[in-house]
Amino acid sequence: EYDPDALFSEAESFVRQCYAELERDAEIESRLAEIRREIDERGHYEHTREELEHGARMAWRNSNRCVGRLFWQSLHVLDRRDLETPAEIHEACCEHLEYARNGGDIIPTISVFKPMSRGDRQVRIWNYQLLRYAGYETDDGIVGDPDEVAFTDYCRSRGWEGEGTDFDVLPHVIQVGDDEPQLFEVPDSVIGEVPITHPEYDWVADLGLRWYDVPVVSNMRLEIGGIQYTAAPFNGWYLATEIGARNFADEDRYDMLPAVAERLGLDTSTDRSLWKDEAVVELNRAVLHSYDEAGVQIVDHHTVTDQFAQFERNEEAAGREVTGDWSWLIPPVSPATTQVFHTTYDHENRAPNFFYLESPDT
Ligand code: HEM
Ligand code: NRG
Repeated sequence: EYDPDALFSEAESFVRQCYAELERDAEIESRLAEIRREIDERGHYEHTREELEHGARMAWRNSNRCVGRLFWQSLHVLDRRDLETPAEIHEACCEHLEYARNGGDIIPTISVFKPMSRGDRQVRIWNYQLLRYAGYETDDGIVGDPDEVAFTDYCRSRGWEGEGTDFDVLPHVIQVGDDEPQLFEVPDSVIGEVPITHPEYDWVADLGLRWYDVPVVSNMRLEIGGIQYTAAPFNGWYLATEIGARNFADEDRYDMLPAVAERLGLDTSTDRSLWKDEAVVELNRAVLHSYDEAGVQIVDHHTVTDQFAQFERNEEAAGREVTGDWSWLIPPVSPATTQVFHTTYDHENRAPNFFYLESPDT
């Protein structure tokens, strides 16, 4: 339900914190008066570019599950609030991919589309990420990414046909208001991928694994000062364990540990040989090696957790408390070798922030 006073109160606490951090305290009262008027006249208010930029950075800084937050101040904000149609939005998503990729020297970037407001039509990107692989249920089991089977089925029901490989990039599915979502094939020119090889084991190349270069999460809502940005895809770079220890390793994803262990000649007949542990480490070495060879930025779990400790020190120096979600911050490989494992975090939710949107009913 629309409550103008609640909206103003969210706006007020955001504006006070934002302008204080930007050392523009003198402007606070006049800006608040302006926002009050705008809400009274039009039912909502518009962020200035500076508010949008700093608000998005604050939202990253407040993302309890993100271990990559040291670089929150470097977030590049693409203001796309002027775009109206699904085709324009898809175009902007492609530009986002190219800009953020930056030849492999990835730039943390967020594209912000029209917010949801009274009388305004809501923008939704139905994809989980701007680049992701399709999953197909076949008679011989699942081909591709099992996590995307439902979404892939929806795309197929709308006439999309993939090639049927393990690594078909899904189309963008974009909706404005209550119109039927529109599908857009992602052009090859904005797709970047890394073939997976190993620094010592040549046979890893024969597994035929690959992964895309930039993770752009597109299914979360960005909330700043009570304004809901329902389409605001953001990216950083990968942490190698996301690919090597989860996407390739989980039994309900690409499930590669048995194949890797077999090629390593490990005893897979008993858990006590620790074949899964050895295989997961070699997969992670392969991912790090491959991204390095391809010149695509990626971080390992020891470096990223050291960076997170630096983030904690920076925040303390700035007089802010770090909140965090421990179970998401620890890496899935050798967690106890990193400092975050031995630290406890307050998981209170601060604003601005990112939130889940409900998934498409596909
Ligand atoms: C989650 C790393 C940049 C916001 C995560 C996760 C990792 C991570 C490992 C857990 C993901 C999972 O387990 O699925 C990084 C690294 C970055 C980075 C290495 C490099 C710069 C960013 C940026 C933003 C962001 C630019 C937003 C502006 C988030 C949010 C989550 C998250 C909201 C939680 C996602 C969820 O709940 O599903 N990040 N991140 N991160 N990150 Fe970051
Ligand atoms: N685990 C997911 C990606 C989630 C977000 N991770 C990041 N975000 N690194 C996967 O595709 O494996 N980021 O903005 O950099």
